[in-house]
Order: sequence, then C-alpha cells, then structure tokens
Amino acid sequence: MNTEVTPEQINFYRENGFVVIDNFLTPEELEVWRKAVDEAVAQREDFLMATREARADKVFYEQVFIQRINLWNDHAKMKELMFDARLGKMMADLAGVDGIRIWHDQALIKPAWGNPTGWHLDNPFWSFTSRDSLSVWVALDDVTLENGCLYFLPGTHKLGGWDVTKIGENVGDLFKIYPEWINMKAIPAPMKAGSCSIHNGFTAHGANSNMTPGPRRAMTCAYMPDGSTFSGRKNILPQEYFEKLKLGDLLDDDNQNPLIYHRTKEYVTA
Ligand SMILES: O=C(O)CCC(=O)C(=O)O
Ligand SMILES: [Fe+2]
Repeated sequence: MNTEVTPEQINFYRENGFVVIDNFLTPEELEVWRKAVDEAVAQREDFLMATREARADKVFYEQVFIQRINLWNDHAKMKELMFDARLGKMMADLAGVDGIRIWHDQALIKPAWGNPTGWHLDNPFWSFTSRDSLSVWVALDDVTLENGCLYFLPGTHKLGGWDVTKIGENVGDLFKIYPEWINMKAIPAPMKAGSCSIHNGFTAHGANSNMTPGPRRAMTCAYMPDGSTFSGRKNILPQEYFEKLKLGDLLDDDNQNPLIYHRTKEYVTA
C-alpha cells in the first residue's frame, strides 16, 4: 500500500480539496480488498448497517449505488483493512492533523447502468464539526468516464457550508444552494483499479451514470480528525449514544469512532 504522500500531493490536496494517488494498492492487495469487500457486502445482504435495522432503498438509492456502511463492524478482514494505521497516517498527513478516527467506512458500488451520484458535500451529513474531515475512495474496478468516475469542483472545500443536499434525483440540486459555483469546471478523476482519491468533507463532488454492463466498485472510508465535536446531527450514531450527546461534546468513543492513528497517543489496532 502506497501511503507515503509527497509534499506536492499534500499541496495539491490542500489547494484543490482532492488528490488522486495512482497505484495505491499493489495488484496482490487489490485482490485482497476485492475479496473482502465482495464477501462483506454479500454477507450484509440488503441491510445498510450491521445492526440490520434499516433495509436499503431499492427503488431509487440502490440504483445510484449499493451502499453498505461500516463493514468493519461485521467482517473481520474489513476491520483489519480499515484499522490499518498507515491509512490513518496518510489521512493525518494530508489533513495536517495529529489523530484520525474512522467516521464510517462504506462500500459504494454503482451497479451496471446505474444512476448518477448527485453533487453534494459530505461533512454536512455527518455528526461532527471540522473543516479537516476527509474520505478515501479506492477504485476496485477501473473507473472511467463511461462507468461513473468521480468529479470534483476544485477549491470548493474552502467555500462550502453546512447545508445538506440530498443525493437525490436531480444531479445539480447543489447549485441551488451554491449558484456562485454554477460556471465552474468539474474535474473528472478516472483511475485504474487499485488507485484511490482522497477528498475533503467540504469538496463538492458527484459521479456520472454507469453506461456499461459491469459494476463500478469502490471501497471508501470517511475520517474524523481526533478532537472533533458533536454537530447535533444523528447521521449513523446509535440512538442511545445520540441521546446522550450535547452540542459541542467530544466524539471520542473508540467503539463508535476508532482512533486508528495518532502521532503521540496510543491508538487502536484491529
Ligand atoms: O461513489 C460515488 O459515486 C460517490 C462517492 C461519494 O460521494 C463519496 O465517497 O463521498
Ligand atoms: Fe460523497
């Protein structure tokens, strides 16, 4: 796993709000990730979370992507892959923070002939306040302009606010909130299987439809800088935990948000 980021990559990320890392996984590691993700997704059946409460929305959302959250909760190999401290360090280096917690992992599989992913920002959905949140998006298949590669609006991580735009049926609803972005040029991020992109939680991004007969598989993980505090949103927090939290509380529960890397503290390993 190529988790050493260069000063150029860090600068690019900080300036643009995203960066593509080619050949992130070796061909052997890619096979391990594919097998683990395929297994963990199959075992989850059509449940969004390991708690098996909410079934996925087959009518609309599953045609954008098959989304299965926190595979680390119910698949040992996924836990080992997601808890890799090298990944945490890479995120800490890019974000310029000391410690990194998992907010949630998620498989995002755009099915054959699947719908586009509407433009959105991520962090407004999540339950914490930070300008330094970020996600890694690992391509498990070659990702092209034809099958739904990601697109980014460069620099929007410095501008985006807290309004939530649902990933709904209108690809461009985000531009109703940010009309000043309407003439921006979106940058596509096609990549080979095993490469990855990292984007900030406030970078506007979306994906085109999948115009091919094969799935576009991606494994992603969203990260919260250690020290982040509660924003008031429930998102994926369990009800009992959510009810105990007050605005501004530190989110430091290792069972919910494992600390996978810290420059000085002890951290969790799988
Ligand atoms: O995979 C996609 O189509 C969207 C990915 C995304 O929104 C994300 O990783 O934050
Ligand atoms: Fe997103």
